[in-house]
Amino acid sequence: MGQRLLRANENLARENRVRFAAAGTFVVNLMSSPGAGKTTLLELTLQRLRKSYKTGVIEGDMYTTRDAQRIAGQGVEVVQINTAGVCHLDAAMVARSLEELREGRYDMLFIENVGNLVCPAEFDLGEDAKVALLSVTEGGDKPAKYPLVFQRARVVLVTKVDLIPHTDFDLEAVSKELRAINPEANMLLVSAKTGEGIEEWCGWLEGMSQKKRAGKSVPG
Ligand SMILES: Nc1nc2c(ncn2[C@@H]2O[C@H](COP(=O)(O)OP(=O)(O)O)[C@@H](O)[C@H]2O)c(=O)[nH]1
Ligand SMILES: [Mg+2]
Repeated sequence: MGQRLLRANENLARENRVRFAAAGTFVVNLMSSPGAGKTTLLELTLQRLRKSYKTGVIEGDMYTTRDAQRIAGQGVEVVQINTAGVCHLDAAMVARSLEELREGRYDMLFIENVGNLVCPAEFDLGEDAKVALLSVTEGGDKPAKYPLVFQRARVVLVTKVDLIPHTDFDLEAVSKELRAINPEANMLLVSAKTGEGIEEWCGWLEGMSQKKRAGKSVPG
């Protein structure tokens, strides 16, 4: 990755971060392989939180507006970014989307990154927390193969845990590997099908959002 490109991105990310701090918006950057369950988790999260918190969503995908349509179906404000072949979002794309969001101030802003375990991890968007999803169906070897995204994550969500009995996913072994890669990360087991872990996940978001609103720093 070009160092100049990354430096320019860092400057723009810093500007986004200043803007989010001024608005008291807690910003989450969701990253995973395609299909790990980001949009489904977002739908459930918004169902629980949108009545008590002002929520907005930036949807990143290479093509189509399908995820944005799913989110808009919930009555939540959403902007779609199509990267047209680029495998990640960058801080400039997020800055442009902020202009399109009608509501100036959110308690929580969710950014669904392009489904990819490699490039998104390299680009700071100005978020407070990167959240990595690992679904039990994609194989427990992914954190060791693609460590950066898991190293940079504040929270690792092991998703689709309802499917564990149908897979060879070894939760204990994967947890051990994740802890070795990122001892600081908060690991949660979630299922959008059974609701397992959703309360804990939403509780974490609420706590972080309240801290941010109180002007406390929540470094990502
Ligand atoms: N069994 C099960 N399926 C899930 C769960 N979460 C998502 N899925 C399914 O996984 C597929 C991909 O989900 P999606 O949210 O679109 O993934 P994304 O590409 O990361 O946004 C969809 O068919 C979902 O219904 C879960 O917790 N359990
Ligand atoms: Mg999606």
